[in-house]
Order: sequence, then C-alpha cells, then structure tokens
Amino acid sequence: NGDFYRIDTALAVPRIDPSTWELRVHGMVEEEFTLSFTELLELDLQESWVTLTCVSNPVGGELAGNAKWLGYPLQDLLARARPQEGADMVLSTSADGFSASSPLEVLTDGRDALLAVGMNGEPLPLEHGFPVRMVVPGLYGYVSATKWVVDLEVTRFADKTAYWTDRGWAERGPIKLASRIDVPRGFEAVPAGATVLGGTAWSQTIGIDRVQVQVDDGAWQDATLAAEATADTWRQWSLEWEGEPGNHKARVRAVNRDGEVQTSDRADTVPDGASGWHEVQFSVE
Ligand SMILES: Nc1nc2c(c(=O)[nH]1)N[C@H]1C(S)=C(S)[C@@H](COP(=O)(O)O)O[C@H]1N2
Ligand SMILES: [Mo]
Repeated sequence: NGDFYRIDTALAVPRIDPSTWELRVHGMVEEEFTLSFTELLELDLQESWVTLTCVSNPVGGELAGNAKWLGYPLQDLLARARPQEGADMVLSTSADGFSASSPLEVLTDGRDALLAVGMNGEPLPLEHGFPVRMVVPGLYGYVSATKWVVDLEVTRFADKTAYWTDRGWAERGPIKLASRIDVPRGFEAVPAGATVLGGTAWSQTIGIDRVQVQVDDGAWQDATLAAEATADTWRQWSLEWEGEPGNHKARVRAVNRDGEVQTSDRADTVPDGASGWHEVQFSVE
C-alpha cells in the first residue's frame, strides 16, 4: 500500500475517528438513512481486485495502481435508499469537501463498485481514505474514488456539479483503454543479446484481449499476456526480442475484449484523460 500512487487535494490528511464516522445517503431517494462504521462492518462485505487510474495520468505515466479492496457493494447500498425516477448521478462528498459525480447507472449496473474499508488485507491507510472510500471499476478517480467519504447524494447531472467538473474537467470520466511499456525504461542501455520488453495494459470492466508491440517501425508483434486477475485489473505483457547494438524505439497498443483498438490519437489529460501510444527510446550496448 505504501507504493500505491496517491492523488488528492488534502494538504493535511483528514483523521477521522471511525467511532463517530457516518455516511449520509440522501437526495432523490425514497428512504434517506445514515450508516455508522459498525453497521457497515456488519454488512456482507466482498473483496475485489480493481485497478484505480487517475485522469491526470499522462501516456506512459504511473498514476495507476492495482489493489484488492474490501467493501460493501454500492449497488446494494443504493437499493436500500431506492433512487427516484429521473435521478442519474450520485454526488459523493468527503470530510474535507472534495466531491465526485458518478453516473447512477454505473454504480448500479452490476460491476464491483464498492464502499471500501480495506486495501490489500489491511484497513485503508489514512492517505487512501480511512475509514471509508469509494472504488468504482472503469471510472477515473476524480469522478468516483472519493476518500474519507461521508455523504452520498442521489441527484441529477443537470442539478449538481463536482469538485473537478467546476475546474474544467469532464463531468463523466470513463477510463480510456491504455497500455504502457515499463521495461526497458526510456533511454536505458540494455546489454546485447536476448532481452524482454514488458509492461501493462488496462481496460477496466471490459478486459484486455491483445497487446501489440512495434519495434523500430517494424511489424506489430503480439506480446505474451500474463493471466488476468479480473476484467477490472491491468494485465501484464511481455515480448522477447533480440536487437542489434545501437539505438532503438518501441511502441505499444492494446486491444480490449470489445475489439476496440487503442487509439493513436494524442490527447492531453484535460478534460477527460490522455490517449495515444506509449513509446520509449533505448539502446542496445
Ligand atoms: N477526498 C478526496 N478523495 C479523492 C481525491 C481527493 O482529492 N480528495 N482525489 C481523487 C482522485 S483524482 C484520484 S485519482 C483518487 C486517487 O486515489 P489514491 O490516492 O488512493 O490513489 O482519489 C480520488 N479521491
Ligand atoms: Mo485523479
């Protein structure tokens, strides 16, 4: 957990006493209620592997991380509140005033969207939202992964906006299909002989079907894929390669299980996430 990327607006990490923590569920619902930490722990919790991704992650960047989360399905929590006709958004708010707008449809479509209390077999670390946060496969963190969450308001996109939406980011943030080369590192000098190119690719909730690598503008080659934990997690890939001494470059693209090929179109992170193929330059000694 100490190695997991961290992104938030908190200058000082909120320190919440779990014995006084409460989640208020309200808004366009038939039944408003509040939930205490003890009540939450008594519910039927489930564990899910989910790769979180930040919308500010540049192509090839490291603002993505995978963990096993323990929590209660948001779908079941919302079912208890019974959302009213016309509601299409859940605005989650943290103890320190951050907020995120998640489509109600996404939180209730059967994916493992969780109100999480555990991370990799431990209570949530303070920096990652102790005592309770949200984790939603397939949505960037800024529209879903509210840490130190204390309030869920069922509402409409037409009526409410969230923290980053008010600062120029898109109101909806599905995670874009992406892949990354982790080795060799940019400008690394690898020894002559057989070498392995490797990295990771993700398409949360859909899954990765294929990863292809192009070395020195040659033909696209299929990489070997590691086993998939779940469709909500990134997938490691590798390609054995032997190159002549000198300078080389490699680029990567992924294909997901819907048959979508990762686009080469370069987009900046603002307003809804970076796109384009990751490329590294390296040399063989
Ligand atoms: N309270 C709070 N929750 C937050 C944020 C924040 O600024 N404040 N940032 C979000 C963003 S942009 C991301 S990418 C994820 C990152 O979660 P992590 O720090 O556990 O990796 O948390 C989300 N939850
Ligand atoms: Mo983020």
